[in-house]
Order: sequence, then C-alpha cells, then structure tokens
Amino acid sequence: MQKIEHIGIAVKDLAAAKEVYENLLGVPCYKEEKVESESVNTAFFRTGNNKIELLAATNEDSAIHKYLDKNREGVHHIAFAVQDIHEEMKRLRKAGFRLLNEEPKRGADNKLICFVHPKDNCGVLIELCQEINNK
Ligand code: CMX
Repeated sequence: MQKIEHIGIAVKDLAAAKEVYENLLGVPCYKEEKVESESVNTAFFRTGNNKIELLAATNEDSAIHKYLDKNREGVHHIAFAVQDIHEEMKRLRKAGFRLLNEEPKRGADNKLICFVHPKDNCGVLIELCQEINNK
C-alpha cells in the first residue's frame, strides 16, 4: 500500500459538517459527489497532502445510515492508495483478510475501491483505492 489516501468521517448532515470542516481547515470543500453504489453524498477537503471525506447517507440502506444508528458521528474508515487494487486484493485475501467486495467497484473521486472488514483490522474499516486513470 502506498499512503493514506483519505480519512472518511460519517456525518448526519453534510451541509452542516461541510461548514464545520471549512471553518476548521480554512479551505473550501473541493468536490461534492453523490456515490449511487454506496448510497452516500460526499464532500472532500485537502489539507497539505492529506484528504478528508465527509460521508452522509442518502437512504436507509446506506452503510453510513446503519453506522450512525449505532454510533456517533466520527471517523468511519481509513483509505489507502494502492497501485494495483487487484493485486492488493489477491494479497490480502491470501493473508486471510475478509474483503467486502468480490471485485473492485467504482467509488468517489475517480477511484476503484474495495473495503476490508473492520474486525480483521483491529476494529478499523479499511478502504483500498486505486486512481482510475492509473492503468
Ligand atoms: N468501523 C469499525 N467497526 C465497524 C464499522 C466501521 N466503519 N462499521 C461496522 N463496524 C462493526 C460494528 O461495530 C459491529 O461490531 P460488533 O459486532 O462488535 O457490534 C460489526 O462491525 C458489524 O457491524 P454491523 O453494524 O452489524 O454492520 P454490518 O456487519 O451489516 O456492516 C460493514 C458492517 C463494515 C461490513 C459494512 O458497513 C460495509 O460493508 N462497509 C463497507 C462499505 C461502506 O462502508 N460504505 C460507505 C462508505 C462509502 C465511501 O467511502 O464512498
């Protein structure tokens, strides 16, 4: 894995959270995107080399809705950039990690993504991300 690509934060109200993070970071949100496949609305921020993704559910089937039913707003996942998501998935599967997608799927911000079960990562949901124009 290359580096932390972003940190995902689950929020109830995207507009309110966006304002909080704009004030906190002192930079505007650079992108808002609805991800149909994940049933989320997202807002992205850059600070230096780092990225924050705010995530709000678009319906009750969303993983974010389920998460916020049981937890407060807060860090939901850590995403790592990978060069070749198929190779990383193969490596992790072989090492016994439970992947939450059989195949990579299209995520926000022009990425192919795959999630790794939080129970296999000391309680942290991990996302693998490959830039779509990588290959
Ligand atoms: N971080 C850490 N632990 C988490 C978690 C998270 N984000 N989400 C769930 N868990 C834990 C729960 O606390 C629970 O633990 P206990 O059994 O100890 O109570 C366990 O995992 C099972 O949780 P659950 O509420 O019963 O939920 P499910 O098993 O139905 O789903 C998960 C959990 C991680 C498999 C599911 O949320 C998933 O597939 N996530 C990947 C997709 C996703 O999160 N999409 C939204 C983000 C999209 C984006 O970034 O664009």
